[in-house]
Amino acid sequence: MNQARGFTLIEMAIVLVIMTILIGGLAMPLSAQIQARRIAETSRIMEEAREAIIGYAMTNPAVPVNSRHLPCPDIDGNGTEDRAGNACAGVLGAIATGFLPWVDLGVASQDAWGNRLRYAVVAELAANNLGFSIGNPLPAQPLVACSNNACAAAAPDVANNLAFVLVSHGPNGWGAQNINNPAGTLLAAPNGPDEVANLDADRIYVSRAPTQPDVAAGEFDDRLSWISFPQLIPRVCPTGCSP
Ligand SMILES: [Ca+2]
Ligand SMILES: [Ca+2]
Ligand SMILES: [Ca+2]
Repeated sequence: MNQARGFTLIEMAIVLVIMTILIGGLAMPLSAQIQARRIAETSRIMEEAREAIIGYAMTNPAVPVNSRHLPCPDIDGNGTEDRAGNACAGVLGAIATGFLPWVDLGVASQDAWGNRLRYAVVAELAANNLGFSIGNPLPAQPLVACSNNACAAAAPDVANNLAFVLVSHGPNGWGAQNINNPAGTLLAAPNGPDEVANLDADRIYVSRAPTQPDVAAGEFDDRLSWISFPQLIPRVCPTGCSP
């Protein structure tokens, strides 16, 4: 007598349920996959922008012999750097802030969420009558990166002595400018003080892990890139910035 038998419907159903749970647990939701791809794409865009800024400095001498200068920010939103004479336009204090001059640098005009990259630079390093060379002391008032907005510029806990900082406003885009809103206007304002710190014109920028709106420090999803002055010099002047 043949004892073999097939699966019952109940057994089949149990197997299907188990498989569904296993597959569901393994597969990342589509929205999360898209977000991860955009984050990776933005990291690539920011890395290319960072390298393009260094390349600009290598080919743009400043007035002092054997010195170079960094690009100024784009202020009016057309992608070209804006100057007032030798200095960057609209500088208040030690830092020039605006947007990445993507036209001058020949790089992407926006991050993976369609927003401009913000760009801050130590003003004296971008002034084409000052600039920097291999013998330069550290800038007296550099940009700094902190893990929260309350840190002191003199004691940053993430990175110090930064020559420039690039900011992507991340998935929420709060505080960003894009092709649809004219220069001077922003998408919705940030609701957390750490994202606000990446909008103002002072020396302190915040770089930390993302958080949701329900945490005390507020929503944060900005992404930053930078180079320190000590890292910049050997990249721009590997042989001493000779003509
Ligand atoms: Ca411009
Ligand atoms: Ca953001
Ligand atoms: Ca700030």
